[in-house]
Amino acid sequence: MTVDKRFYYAMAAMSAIGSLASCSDADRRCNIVFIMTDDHTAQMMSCFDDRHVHTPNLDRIAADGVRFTNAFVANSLSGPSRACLLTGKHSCANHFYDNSSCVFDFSQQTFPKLLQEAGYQTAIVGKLHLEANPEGFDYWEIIPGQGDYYNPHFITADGQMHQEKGYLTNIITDKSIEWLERGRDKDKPFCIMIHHKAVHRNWLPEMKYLREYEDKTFELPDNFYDDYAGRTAAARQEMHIGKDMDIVYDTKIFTEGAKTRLTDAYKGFISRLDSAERKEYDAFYDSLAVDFISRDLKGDELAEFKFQRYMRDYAKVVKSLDDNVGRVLDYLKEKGLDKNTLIVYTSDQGFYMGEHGWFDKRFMYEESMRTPLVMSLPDRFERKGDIGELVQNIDFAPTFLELAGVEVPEDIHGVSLVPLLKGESPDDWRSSLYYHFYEYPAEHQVMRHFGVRTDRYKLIHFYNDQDFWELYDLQNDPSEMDNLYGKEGYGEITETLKAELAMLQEKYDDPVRFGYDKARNTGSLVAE
Ligand code: SGN
Ligand code: CA
Repeated sequence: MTVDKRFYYAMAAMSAIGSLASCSDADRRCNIVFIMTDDHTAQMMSCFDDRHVHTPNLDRIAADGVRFTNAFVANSLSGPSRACLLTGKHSCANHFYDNSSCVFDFSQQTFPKLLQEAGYQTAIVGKLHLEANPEGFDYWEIIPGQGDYYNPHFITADGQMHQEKGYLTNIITDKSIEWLERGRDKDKPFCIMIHHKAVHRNWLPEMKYLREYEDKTFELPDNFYDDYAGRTAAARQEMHIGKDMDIVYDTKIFTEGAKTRLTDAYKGFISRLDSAERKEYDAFYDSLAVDFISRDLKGDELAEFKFQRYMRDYAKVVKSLDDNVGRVLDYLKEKGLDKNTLIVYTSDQGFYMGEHGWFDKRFMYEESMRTPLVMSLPDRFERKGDIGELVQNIDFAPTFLELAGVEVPEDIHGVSLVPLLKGESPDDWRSSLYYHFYEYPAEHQVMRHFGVRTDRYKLIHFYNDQDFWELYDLQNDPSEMDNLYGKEGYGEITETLKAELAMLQEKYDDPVRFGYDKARNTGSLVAE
């Protein structure tokens, strides 16, 4: 560490101590409550988009603090996104490329380990999805893999699995509050990661909200009937609401003798309910099935029926989530912990709510590359309102380390958001973001691609068994319907973006470059 940096961190710690005299904890460094959901997209969070749902508690975080209007992920998939979060590095450096073939190497540097070494109490509760038990946490209790909404199982630090009664979002919150109240060492600053399964597929609602949103007709996106002209990968995906959504598993139309691809999986999920719950559940969804059969829907009508069912169930799961975020906010306030705590709410990526006709994520297109991000800041930060700079999930690690007074290791790719939280607008803030998605061939069949996004343009290269490019002008075409690559008048911007992309791949040392040798890529997901 340079003398200058040591001086800076000493001063930062002293000023934090000085301004937080009212806090009861002995160590005055800022606490971190990091709440992350799964597949929750900004279109379904009212402080970003108020067309569909009302999320008063999530909105409270933004109203008390800041809302990031340009927050993105580096690889729009659960495990990879979590690996980027923990390491502050792109997938090419943390080596967790995809959900299907990777195991996270916890021997590598992660921000919770560095916080722990610096004297923080660290905890993670809920979804981890890294195919390994967590390291770097004083307390952890995780769900196996994707977990279950109803009467879920948990894995504890002794390696044992047990089942609990209730709805997962409520239980994860109970456990988190319990640790905050009784589990932690109150003389130390803390960082807790509250990681929900909500609102992941297949959107199973809490019993009390079974009938919520049932009288609402959701607005169909303008490009629901996209024909994917000029976009080969978009045409070949398998995440289409009309075509690929399973009528039993996703829309819960479960009739006698139903035999879709995912019927058995669906039966498994609902068999977790006890008999009283099951009765209540069936009473609701069986009535939908009766109605559905009588209507004999086909084609566009069937697609729109599935869309409404999808939106309603997703919205119900968001409702429980919003309640539970409210419980955490209330707890922190009641205990006076809100004064010296950074509260972050985000998702592991965005999601399609019918845009392009889709559900799911993976693509570098806006809805899934974006992620909702709001923060309520410790008292010493005065920034309020919107932050428009380009930020990415690799930025969390350096941000938390800087707040804890820990020097940010040089191999971290992300950039600390602290200057933005202080109200600064650095002139040299990044002007482009790098993205790389690897999971192919796999469920939903989104081809491998990498690309660059600036505040106005996006250039994407689909590679592996394909080799084509896409270019979008986000200002004129925010829905990314018109692929401008190769069109007259776009040569210069294309070259500029290719140069930027090459610079980013060099900077992050991504071995998959322009000259990527297709012959050598035999389907292994690991870039050598
Ligand atoms: C499951 C889902 C997929 C989803 C992946 C990844 N299928 O496999 O629809 O894309 O998770 O999601 S399901 O039939 O099991 O519901 S992620 O958020 O965990 O990356
Ligand atoms: Ca996810």
